[in-house]
Amino acid sequence: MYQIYPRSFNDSNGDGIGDLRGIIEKLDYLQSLGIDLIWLGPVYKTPNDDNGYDIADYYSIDPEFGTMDDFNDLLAGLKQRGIKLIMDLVVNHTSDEHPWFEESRKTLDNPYRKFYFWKEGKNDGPPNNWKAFFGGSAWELDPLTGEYYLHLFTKKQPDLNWENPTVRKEVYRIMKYWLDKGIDGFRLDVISLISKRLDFSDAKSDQLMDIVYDIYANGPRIHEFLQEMNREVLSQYNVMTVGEGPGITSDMANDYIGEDRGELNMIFQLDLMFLDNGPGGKFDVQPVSLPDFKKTFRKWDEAVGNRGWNNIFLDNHDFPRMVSRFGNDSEYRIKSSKLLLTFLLTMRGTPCIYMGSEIGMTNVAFQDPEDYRDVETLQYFKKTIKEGSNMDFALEQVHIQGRDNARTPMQWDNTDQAGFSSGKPWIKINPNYRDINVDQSENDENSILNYFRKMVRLRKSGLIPITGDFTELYPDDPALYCYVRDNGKESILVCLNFSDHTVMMPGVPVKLQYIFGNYPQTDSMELLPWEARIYAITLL
Ligand code: ISL
Ligand code: CA
Repeated sequence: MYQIYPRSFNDSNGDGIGDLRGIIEKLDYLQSLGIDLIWLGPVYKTPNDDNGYDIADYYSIDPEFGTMDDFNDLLAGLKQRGIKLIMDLVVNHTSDEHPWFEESRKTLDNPYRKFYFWKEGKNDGPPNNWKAFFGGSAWELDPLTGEYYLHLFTKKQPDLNWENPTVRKEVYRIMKYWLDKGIDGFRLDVISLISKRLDFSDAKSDQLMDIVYDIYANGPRIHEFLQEMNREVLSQYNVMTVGEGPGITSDMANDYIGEDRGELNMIFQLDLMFLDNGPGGKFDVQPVSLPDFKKTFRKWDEAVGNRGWNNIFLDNHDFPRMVSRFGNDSEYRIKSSKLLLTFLLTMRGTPCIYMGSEIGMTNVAFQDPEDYRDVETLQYFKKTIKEGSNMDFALEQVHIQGRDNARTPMQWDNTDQAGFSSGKPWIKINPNYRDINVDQSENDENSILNYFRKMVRLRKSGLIPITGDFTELYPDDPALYCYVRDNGKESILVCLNFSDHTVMMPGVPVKLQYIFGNYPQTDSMELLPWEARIYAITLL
């Protein structure tokens, strides 16, 4: 599975914004990767407060991205090449510019009032102390009626009221519209948050993540809603779903994805993504040890077992670039990118690769706060200034953790604007595009890109078990990630050196036959920095 963030993939008309025609221009590139499925970020009509995660019309394509004809052409082009497409379904909230909300605001008795959550204030303030994800209160006072509406994200993203059966019917209608066009499923945005705790009682903690776990996520009717959605829509099509959402813990994973549940097929586990959050939240980055990293995958693998199926990813449009976060993006950028790709493609689960990580794109460090675009980052800067806190520290945190790290345009070649656009990109290109780009990678047999293609072929060859067991060795080792994959027919040992130094591979009482790796093949049991090796196992 390959994720495209449409705004940043390829701009076909020089307005600086990636678009559907731009993706169509790159269809052959996508096919050359060997991927089976694309997750396309939201392309619906949007005022773009949160780059399309605020939808004003679910039935039309935003003019910045193109037209419905462009979409149909993209879908046809993908089908021709045997690549499936899933779309982003963002239905926890709409844009405040969606006609439903525009109606809803008007009067207390408007028929659309119950599409959202409206409440009276308390003691001249919001109805409770709930916090929004990107800062501030989760309630906004609307002067038109003097009531507050709920928005777990920005105030331009009011939360839909799933208690209202008409809302649910409308969502199913949207889903059918796109499925009837022939798409292959959905990635469901923050699906863990759709069922609200209706007593609206105050949160006991002021830490956002605590509130998410205690109050926002896994609400009382979540499974009822998902089962209904499955019954009404999903079960009637041959399609796939992957749910996203904070607050789903590994022990409840199978409630969402257990095969017997009739809900979703996969979820993105976010434990790993939040592992480095300190007491101050995501912009209070703490170091993460390899044993902790390994533990999240072990935990999820054990919890899901054979009853469900995991998704394996290391980055997306909300988080830093995988090589900057989990590898070494300077001296060992190439080796560590290859190692991380080896990891993604040998685990038990469906690997999801974020565009650009197949060429080892890295985080970006803009020095001028004005160069940032992400609403979360901008709200963080605003808060930093308002509170008189240290802006240098804030900038440093954003360099590590900001969402724009993954949103700089795809680097196609070493010409101006990296071949992404002939105009001025909506966000600056990462200055390292002269060295890191697709064109360079195509011409280098040993590039990350070509390694990725080989790994994809290897995974599809049958030599790497896809289903079957996952058994981890040496879980406490601070540098080595070793695991066995076994499907009863094929059995492999994967050894990954997650460090800048050399590590001895521990002896194992089996016969090993080298299959693949990111250094030249050798008999030495010494793993070089960021070395990845895959062996076939024969029992002695
Ligand atoms: O990005 C995050 C924190 O920095 C996550 O908490 C993120 O908000 C969460 O995973 C939900 O993400 C999804 O919904 C958001 C949208 O901004 C994200 O881009 C999307 O992936 C609201 O629609
Ligand atoms: Ca464009």
